[in-house]
Amino acid sequence: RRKLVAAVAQMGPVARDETRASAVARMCEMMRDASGRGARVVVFPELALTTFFPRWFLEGEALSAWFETEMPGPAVRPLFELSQELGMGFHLGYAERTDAGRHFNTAILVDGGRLLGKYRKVHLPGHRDEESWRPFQHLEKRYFETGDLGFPVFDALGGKAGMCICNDRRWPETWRMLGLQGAEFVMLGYNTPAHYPPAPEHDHLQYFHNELSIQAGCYQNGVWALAAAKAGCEEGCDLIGGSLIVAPTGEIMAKAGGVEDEVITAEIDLDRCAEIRRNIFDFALHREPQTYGLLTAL
Ligand code: CDT
Repeated sequence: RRKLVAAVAQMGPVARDETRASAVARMCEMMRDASGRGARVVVFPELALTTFFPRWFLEGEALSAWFETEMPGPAVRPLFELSQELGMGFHLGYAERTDAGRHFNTAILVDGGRLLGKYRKVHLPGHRDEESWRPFQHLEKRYFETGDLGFPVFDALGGKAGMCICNDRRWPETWRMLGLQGAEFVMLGYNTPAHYPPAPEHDHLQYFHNELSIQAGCYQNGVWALAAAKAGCEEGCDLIGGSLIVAPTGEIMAKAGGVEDEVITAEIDLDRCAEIRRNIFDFALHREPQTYGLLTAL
């Protein structure tokens, strides 16, 4: 069977003045820890190199400083080198500025120091303009363009890998797009504030909605999920933890306990995807796409 140990590296807060080199050193330590536990791949959070800067209204150099113009740049190179040294795969989220000056909320998959795939976040949450009534901003719609790569699936680690980023995990379309292409494991990172200013009555449901979304996505598509939080009190904003490894049955196989740097692992058997896909969710047998036209109507 196609089994491997997979790791999720939850990160505690990254301070506004923490350098990329410092964040990368924390990630390297967790990659070594994961490797020591037999892991073949480790998943890091969304925008893992820096603090979650969309919580502030920024312009000019104060904004552009948060974006990576090369991957890997000098500060991130140690992560690529360690991946090569340990024979490890990793998933990393970061803010990308392209040579053409376009901006994306991006994640990459690297194995053995080599870039295997890239994804750019499609479902950008938040708002475009400064809203002073909020205790903190969520300006992803201002700072990033909608991802232009679709939902690609890559051959990796002996199986089929997909990626998504944070808010994407709440959308069934994300999981279905990946499931339809045969993804067997989905890697994702998130920065989810515990407080949701437009609907604070849902604050107590943030951990529940995280699990509900990921477990449903896994079950309904017969995929594994490796989900990494950036957690804890970051610049006065509480971010949920609860990083997860979820099986194609929807069961939680590992879960982070706190809101600090923490590595969780589980053995994932990629052949278990078929338990779901050959049965209740046999797409070829049971889907009725001729009735789903509304899903893609503009
Ligand atoms: N980073 C990210 O996508 N966070 C959102 C926060 C809620 S919407 C303001 C999320 O879906 O978790």
